Amino acid sequence: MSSDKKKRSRVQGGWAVPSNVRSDRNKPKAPVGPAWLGKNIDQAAGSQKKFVYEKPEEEAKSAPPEQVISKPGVYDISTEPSGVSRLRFFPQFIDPDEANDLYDDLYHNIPWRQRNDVDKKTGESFLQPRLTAWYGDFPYSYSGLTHEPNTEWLGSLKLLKDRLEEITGVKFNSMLANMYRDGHDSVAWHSDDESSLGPEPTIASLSFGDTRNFEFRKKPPQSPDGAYDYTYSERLKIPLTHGSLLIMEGCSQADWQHRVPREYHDRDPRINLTFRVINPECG
Ligand SMILES: O=C(O)CCC(=O)C(=O)O
Repeated sequence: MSSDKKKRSRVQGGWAVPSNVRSDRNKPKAPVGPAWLGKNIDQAAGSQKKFVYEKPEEEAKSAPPEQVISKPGVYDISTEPSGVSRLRFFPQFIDPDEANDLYDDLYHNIPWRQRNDVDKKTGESFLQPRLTAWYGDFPYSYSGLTHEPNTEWLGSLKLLKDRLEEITGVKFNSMLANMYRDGHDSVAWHSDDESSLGPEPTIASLSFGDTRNFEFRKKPPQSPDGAYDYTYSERLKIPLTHGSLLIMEGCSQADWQHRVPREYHDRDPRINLTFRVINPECG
């Protein structure tokens, strides 16, 4: 680069015209931008017709904004002829030190395994994107998978079950444990509505480890061809933190679906325990 060019660039912040080049300032200017700019291209030349906005007869449909629950409380998330869907949320049900000890115990002593789900439509079997374990006197079946009875409750799990029974008044007889090893692990949209859980199951869900979002979407009416379109469904999200307790009651399985989506950021492991009541005669 010549020293003259360098100097002009430094002083003027860009490539200035060299001092020996004649200025074009007085030449007629070429139009800036595309040729149609500023012209009314929708109308025939000479037309005086003005554009008039007409309100569409039907309101444009849009999905309601997603709600976030992060504070402790009792939330009636819907009331339908079928009944009320109720959530109770306790973000710090277990204090952080105790939650750390429980996390270590559960991480090392639950017999975690990666199992297979079966796709209902294709019959194809695929590895679940998480690890699971089942505790209870009875088997539990969902998504083409059966957990065999397992009565070897860890001491810490028995104590947690007692505490949950005390606050809910429900006598839980089983527990499904999920381990999300990192942000790639997930559970897809589903409801815990197997007949063995009865019509309005109370499910108590404890979380340990990294926070993951627990999402709900309202079940839409079934269309005549039997399909469900969730495009405009109500949605809500609960960040399930270390030591939190979420209780799902009433119609929250019949009228809503839930999931833990895959994350696109790094996540540390998370353990979730869902205490349930299995009625073997309903299964
Ligand atoms: O990990 C969670 O918080 C939810 C697990 C779940 O949806 C289930 O076990 O049915």
